[in-house]
Amino acid sequence: MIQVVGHKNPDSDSICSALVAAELLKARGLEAKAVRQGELNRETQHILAQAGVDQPEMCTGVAGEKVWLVDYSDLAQAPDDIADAEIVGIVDHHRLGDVMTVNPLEAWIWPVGCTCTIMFNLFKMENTEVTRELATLMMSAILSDTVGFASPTCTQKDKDAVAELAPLAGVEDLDLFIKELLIAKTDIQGLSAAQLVDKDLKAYPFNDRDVVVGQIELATLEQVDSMIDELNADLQRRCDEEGLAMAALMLTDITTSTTRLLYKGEWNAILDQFAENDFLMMENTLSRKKQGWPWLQKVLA
Ligand SMILES: [Mn+2]
Repeated sequence: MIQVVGHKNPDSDSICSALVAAELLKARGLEAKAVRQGELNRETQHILAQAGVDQPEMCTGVAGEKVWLVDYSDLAQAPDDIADAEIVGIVDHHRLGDVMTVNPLEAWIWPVGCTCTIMFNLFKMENTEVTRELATLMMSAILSDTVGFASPTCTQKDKDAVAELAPLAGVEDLDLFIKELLIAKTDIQGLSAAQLVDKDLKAYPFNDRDVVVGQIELATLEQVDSMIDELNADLQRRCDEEGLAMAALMLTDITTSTTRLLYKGEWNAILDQFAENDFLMMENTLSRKKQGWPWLQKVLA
């Protein structure tokens, strides 16, 4: 049995690509199942409901198993017992991480906007049927990761994939489909400050120190106006409790590609230089991977 597992703190791509990759492996005649490393966010719940697909079961460990990693290739994001598993496949669209394997593996790592874009091309290469369910999962993940094609991470291959997937998914009104997806993506009602910071938090090793950068995608920055103090307090708590050099949070208005950065830690003074009246605004910043984190690395170097 091959376990297909997306990264910790799963986003829609890491859930959808795991489900889809497991089906590709089954179509090859292999035994496979998708597993998840955490609870689904609201957007992913919306996608699975639209597709009519059950969520993957929770990963309870991979020791002694064969695994495929989808949407990451670094050990920090893998199940804790990954060292005792055999990684036999990777499908990803991030920078190459630090995984090592004993035997040759199958690796598909493309610089595109979404793991599901790669998955769709694998289905095509192998002449494997794309059902309505699978098409819905893949196109939703692509539209999520590329924020409806608006992200600088979006490539022509992502757009081409959605153009082919929409009819397979039975989607006639793509704009409406994107609108409903983005409403689910930016739904933060009732979430606590800690839940918001955790929602999409990524750890980065930087100059031998530990740093975390979270991101909340919003329809308007006003959605978090009343929570700024609590969010800052939560970032400070993480620095104190976890010995982080920095805890930062990107508050991103996905309709204007404007990000307000909250930050706590040892490098406050450096970042304060870029702030005005306690607001550090990052114009034209939608993507943490391509814009937010590279900018932070540059100014903190
Ligand atoms: Mn992804």
